[in-house]
Amino acid sequence: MATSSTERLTGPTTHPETAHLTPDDRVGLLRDMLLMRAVESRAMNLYRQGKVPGSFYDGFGQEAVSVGAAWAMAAEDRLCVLHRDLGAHLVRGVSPARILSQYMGRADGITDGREGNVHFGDRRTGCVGMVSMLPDMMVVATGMAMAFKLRREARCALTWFGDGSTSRGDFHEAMNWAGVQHLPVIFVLENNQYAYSTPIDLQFAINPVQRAEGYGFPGISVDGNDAEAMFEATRAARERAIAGGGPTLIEAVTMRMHGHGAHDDMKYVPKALVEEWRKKDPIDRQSARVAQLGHDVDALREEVLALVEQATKAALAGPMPDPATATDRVFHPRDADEILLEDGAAPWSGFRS
Ligand SMILES: Cc1ncc(C[n+]2csc(CCOP(=O)(O)OP(=O)(O)O)c2C)c(N)n1
Ligand SMILES: [Mg+2]
Repeated sequence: MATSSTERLTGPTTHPETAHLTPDDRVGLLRDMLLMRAVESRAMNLYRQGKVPGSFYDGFGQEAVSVGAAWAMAAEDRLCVLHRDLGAHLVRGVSPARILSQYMGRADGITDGREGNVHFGDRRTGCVGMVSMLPDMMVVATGMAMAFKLRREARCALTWFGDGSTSRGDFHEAMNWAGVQHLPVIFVLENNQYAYSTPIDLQFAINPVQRAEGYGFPGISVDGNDAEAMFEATRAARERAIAGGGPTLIEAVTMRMHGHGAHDDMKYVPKALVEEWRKKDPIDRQSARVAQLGHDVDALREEVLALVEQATKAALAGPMPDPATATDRVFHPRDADEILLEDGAAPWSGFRS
């Protein structure tokens, strides 16, 4: 039952072939997906050891969505990264040690120990920290795209958001304004079949990718477990946006393989559905491609695991924040020279000229 409704509501997905990735890019995509999985697996253990406060949210099985899309974005572009999209922070250059420190509420975390959760964005990498209300980052990305257009800058904004977000008013407001103004913004709808315990057939009556047409711009469905397909769809959307062609809605069809958070045993998800998606694991998929290139995937995996072990040790050795600084940065200091958002890393070979 769940499978047939899934088919109806996600529609046919495309696997756009790309001629824009070098062998090094293909290895880089795999490396960042491995890194995301290793960091999140380690963080889940730390959560179970009581070292991560609150709950813990991961994107296990969805690594291709954030890594593939972020790989296509230039350093000067701006990203609104959500709770399943750790790979984007890694692509943009945030170190695993800082991320693990963040989860543990340590002083060396991205929010300097202000929280131990997913509401972070390192402004030095061009990423805006997410607010919890979903999908408010769609409106923020649309606003940034508006600024780029007004300043005549050749830049693009991108935001991820989930299937649950499509039922909220902000989703429609952002899409409408972006369409009316032909803004350089990419909306990546991460359709992982569930919004907490709500399956997609209780979330929408049509595939929301079709709504893009109603707002005057294209919507495409992409295999969200294929990093190269995600890259290519985003690369093409960015090219369109920079050329003045306006927004694109990309539906990344994927599956939430874990519970909503570490506290959720997802009893409500049919086991067969999870098993079906396990066969489509995005890391296995990219590993096979990279192995075909003659690259040693096992060695790469070992290297990534060693890096994350080192990062874990460093994060655990870091101090907790000084309580006396708790109210620092509640209000932004009026420093006219301060650059709020800086450029991030843009590792795709296509940006090197
Ligand atoms: C406006 C709003 N309502 C409820 C929540 C609580 N909440 C956080 S994540 C989540 C589920 C979101 O589902 P979806 O958009 O599909 O994203 P996913 O978690 O599946 O990636 C909910 C209900 C919220 N953050 N904001
Ligand atoms: Mg969802």
